[in-house]
Amino acid sequence: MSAVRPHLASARWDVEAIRRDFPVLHQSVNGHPLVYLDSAASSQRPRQVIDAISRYYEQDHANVHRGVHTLSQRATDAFEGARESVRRFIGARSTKEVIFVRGTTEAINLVAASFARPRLQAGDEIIISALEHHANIVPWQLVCEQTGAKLKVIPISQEGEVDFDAFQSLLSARTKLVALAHVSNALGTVVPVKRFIDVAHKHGVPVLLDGAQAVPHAKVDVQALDCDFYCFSGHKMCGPTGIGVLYGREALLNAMPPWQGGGDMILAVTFEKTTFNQLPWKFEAGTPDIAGAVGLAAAIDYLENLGMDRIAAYEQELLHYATAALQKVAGLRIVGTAPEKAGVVSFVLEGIHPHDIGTILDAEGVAIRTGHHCAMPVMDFFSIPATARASLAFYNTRAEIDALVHALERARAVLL
Ligand code: 7TS
Repeated sequence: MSAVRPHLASARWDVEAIRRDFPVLHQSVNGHPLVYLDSAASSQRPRQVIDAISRYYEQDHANVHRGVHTLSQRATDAFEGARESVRRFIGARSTKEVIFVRGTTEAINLVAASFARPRLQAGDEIIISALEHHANIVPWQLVCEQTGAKLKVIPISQEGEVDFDAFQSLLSARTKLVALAHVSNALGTVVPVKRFIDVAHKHGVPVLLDGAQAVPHAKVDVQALDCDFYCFSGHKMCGPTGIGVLYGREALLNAMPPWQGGGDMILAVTFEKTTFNQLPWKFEAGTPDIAGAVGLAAAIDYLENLGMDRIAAYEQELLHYATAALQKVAGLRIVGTAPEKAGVVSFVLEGIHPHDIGTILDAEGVAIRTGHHCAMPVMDFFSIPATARASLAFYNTRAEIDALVHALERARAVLL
């Protein structure tokens, strides 16, 4: 869609040129230049995404799949074109396997309601890990309550790695599904999911991956992973809020009943019997987030123009710089030290509550997240109430890491 511009096509990573694409980054907060280090909660959007959404509303908007008129056809083309962009981006076999949802949370709930609930019986088991976001815990707890199935949890190590041996011993004939984060939002751990998938498949058990923190930061190929379901959110990958994706293997999606009823997901309705639409629309009841899909496609174009491999390489470099710089702050302890990490640095500062760190940093224009990061069991495991978390994106700079460190020194001076 958007043309490859010279600074993006060149081999050199020109972060200042990239930053010019992000209007929101150029502002002062509390008298300081904004330093945005909260992209794991939600990333920022480049002008190209904002413009694509505006252009859609200014020129093309109508409802999809129902009009012979020109605008409806344009909107349908844009919406279904976005589905093809997603298919290509994650390497799915077919657009039938790409379901638009509100985000990762909704994708997991869809699988819980439509895949797990009808299949589970008392005594069956679902396996998750101890580093999951609440979105990959609570839907399974609900479905366990409804069916009498049990939730089994793979332990993690002090470094924040998921225990592969423990996983193997948890797998049994009772296991009906494995649901794992690809990357931990609280610790940054990159879980070596392919190993987990291969051994689960040897037991005939399907695997769902929560890819909310993976898709924005490295190339994901669902066929190479051989996962059965993959879930992610647009707003963490430079796209809009309110749009996300459930990838599912076609045979599994075909065997699943619809989870919401309404317009668009039917072929024919009488009061006696309704027949359902084919994939992917069977799972998309009601008017979808058309502008969201358009924005997501523009975000994918933007990321692909930069190159996912180059994004990953730059973010790794920044992660190492940030880790080394933060380790020099007196009293600071990094929580989550797995050898393979994405750009997330969670930490605690001796003698200072993370919320106080967050407040002082905000006064310095530095935006980080503090709290349990919707991963309360992770906090329990490390016996801490909360962490401060700096999360990186490809538009961050070393100078911003320096500003974070400076603000932390200031927090120590004020609070200790
Ligand atoms: N899974 C993971 C691993 C996440 O990091 C998040 C959001 C979700 C699921 C839920 O995504 P949603 O788009 O459906 O809300 N994580 C965070 C975070 O780390 N800080 O704020 C939200």
